[in-house]
Amino acid sequence: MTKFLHIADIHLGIRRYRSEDRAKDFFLAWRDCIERYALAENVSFVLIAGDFFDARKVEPQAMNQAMFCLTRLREVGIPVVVIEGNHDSHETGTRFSWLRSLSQWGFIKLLEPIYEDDGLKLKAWDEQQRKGSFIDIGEARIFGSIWYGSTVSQSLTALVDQLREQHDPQRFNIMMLHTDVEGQLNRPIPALPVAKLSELKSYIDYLALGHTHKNFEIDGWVYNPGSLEACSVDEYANLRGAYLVEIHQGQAKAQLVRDYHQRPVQRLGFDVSGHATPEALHTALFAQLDSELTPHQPTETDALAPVLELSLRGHLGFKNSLLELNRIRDEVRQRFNPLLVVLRNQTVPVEYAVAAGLHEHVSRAERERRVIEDLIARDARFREQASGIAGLILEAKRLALSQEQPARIADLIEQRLAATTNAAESPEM
Ligand SMILES: [Mn+2]
Repeated sequence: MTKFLHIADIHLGIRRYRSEDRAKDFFLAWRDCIERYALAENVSFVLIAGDFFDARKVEPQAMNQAMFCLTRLREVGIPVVVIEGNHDSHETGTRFSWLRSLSQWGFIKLLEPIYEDDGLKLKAWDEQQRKGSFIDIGEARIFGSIWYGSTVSQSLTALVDQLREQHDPQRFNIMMLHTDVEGQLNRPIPALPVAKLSELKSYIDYLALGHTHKNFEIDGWVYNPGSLEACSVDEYANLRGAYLVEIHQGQAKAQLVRDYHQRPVQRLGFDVSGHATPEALHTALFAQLDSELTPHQPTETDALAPVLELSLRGHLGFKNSLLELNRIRDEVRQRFNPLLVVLRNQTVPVEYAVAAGLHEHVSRAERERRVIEDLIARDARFREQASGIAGLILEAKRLALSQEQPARIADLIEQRLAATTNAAESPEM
């Protein structure tokens, strides 16, 4: 039986929120994960499916963090098989990259397709040259790829052609790929359509993905562990981890493991609507926080201080400039003692509070009419005629979209405006 660890998107060296502790979390996650699931489990190999480093220009501290585990893995003879991700890929036009150097020095095995005059080739690992596109370890044959970005669909066709020749039906074939998959991504394109992915299925038993920072599996053969840690606030809600995989008689049994150093996150929301003054808002906010949060006590438990994300939503009842974000942040820090406060201001300033209080199922056309009407009504000169002028603007828009001549549209506006103003000036008698 072969056992291996599949991780991706470790992002060593990442800097966020000017927090040293937060940067160190990524190292602690990496170290803890390797200790628990590679060394203690005595796996046959470790797969890193891209973005080992956060940047191709690796900082000294990040390289130290990488080497801390890579040396220990090498000492006990556990190979680390790596592919490039979009963050740590080599620069076009140069032969050199830190991943290639680590591979040359014997700490990792970097797998890459080889480009020849007649296209992409998958070549067997050469231990002398320490280069290659696939390698056999135990009962597994592992193929590596590079970051293709938006050309991933076309590149996959060439890969499939090569896999047809190079896969070994006697072995458990693994392919490492760094890509988003359609329907799973947290970013817009480029993503790989699932149908395209399926072309690999004839030759590949386990597709080891990286890139999308959240966990997913497709049909028992495509596995994406997610990043080891959350790289941004938006990712805190995502499930993520590492795959500890056992190969039993040609079948993979993949278990998502998450019991390693991961910084806890508490996400809270507060609706600012209805509070007429900064003081009233402040009082209500802290009344809610006091009821929802327990201050972190570092001395009583060995639990980690959380990252605290606070989102302010709704319509402000006063000028935007009076919202005291720094004061709120400082007071949250003092009262609850988190590692870090991430304050998200999603409030709508009173200056922009148009179309407020509209029911969410109101049609798009009605919503548009209300926004325009509210914008007009802000100007006291037109407040009384806001409804009529909004109708006129929508009419002009409709004409413009149907290619009506500009002069005709201008005429219409002039006529109607004159009519509206006259009507306003001479009320019905
Ligand atoms: Mn990544």
